[in-house]
Amino acid sequence: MSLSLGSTPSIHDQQHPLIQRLAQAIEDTWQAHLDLEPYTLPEDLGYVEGRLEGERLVIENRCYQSRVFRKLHLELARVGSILDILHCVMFPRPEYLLPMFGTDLVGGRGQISAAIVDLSPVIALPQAYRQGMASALAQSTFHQRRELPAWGHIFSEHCLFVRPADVQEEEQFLAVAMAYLDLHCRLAQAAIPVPEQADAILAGQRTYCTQQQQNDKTRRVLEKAFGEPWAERYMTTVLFDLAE
Ligand code: 18B
Repeated sequence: MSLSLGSTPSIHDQQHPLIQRLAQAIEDTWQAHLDLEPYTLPEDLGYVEGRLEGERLVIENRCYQSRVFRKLHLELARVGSILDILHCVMFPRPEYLLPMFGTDLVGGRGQISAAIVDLSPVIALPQAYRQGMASALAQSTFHQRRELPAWGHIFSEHCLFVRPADVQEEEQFLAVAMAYLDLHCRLAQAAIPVPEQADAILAGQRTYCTQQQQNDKTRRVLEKAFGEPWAERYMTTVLFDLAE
């Protein structure tokens, strides 16, 4: 295992075009809708390098917070030229009854094998979300829907999980992901805080995080490159940390 911290040129430019476009669109949407402030990750885990089966693993994090969101996390990772990953989660502050926006794109050798996006309920999904998500989804068709793993019961009924068959399906996935993100930013900015429900909201966010921590596919990539303790710490403090 080797680990180096510091600043280097972004891996963004080398990634699969769909990852580049979704990453750019997420940052642009955040900038346009939210009052972004920096968010400091633990012990400078902003940029991490390791080795996986002879290939270089690079992880690049961009992290913000805002009035409504405790943490806005966008992560790009690349293993040599064989694995490309985009990971994004938006953690609302516990005074807001808002779902968790999450997306993951995983690809290798020019093909995206997993594309997932959801606004996952922490208690129940408000009607405005259900309507907005249903109408965004209704405009797309995919040849290969993928089945969610057992821990995936946290996702909503409008969760989109596919292996895009071609460039047209990649475009459709991008359109749905952007529609979900845009809907979320607009509804979140207008949300009224409900501090009396903060405990229940926090419990819902905890369930979301503990289930996501069960994703063996993510864990295995991190364990192989950095070892088990590092992977555990990264999954519980950077990817899916629980607010106090
Ligand atoms: N994830 N993903 O983020 N994961 O982080 N991801 C994979 O084709 C990483 C999220 C999700 O079928 C795969 O099978 C690494 C969020 C689901 O058992 C790999 C990082 C969501 C699956 C990785 C990362 C999410 C999945 C296998 C840190 C949803 C399917 C690819 C940078 C909102 C799980 C494939 C299954 C798959 C890896 C979902 C390699 C290392 C936010 C459901």
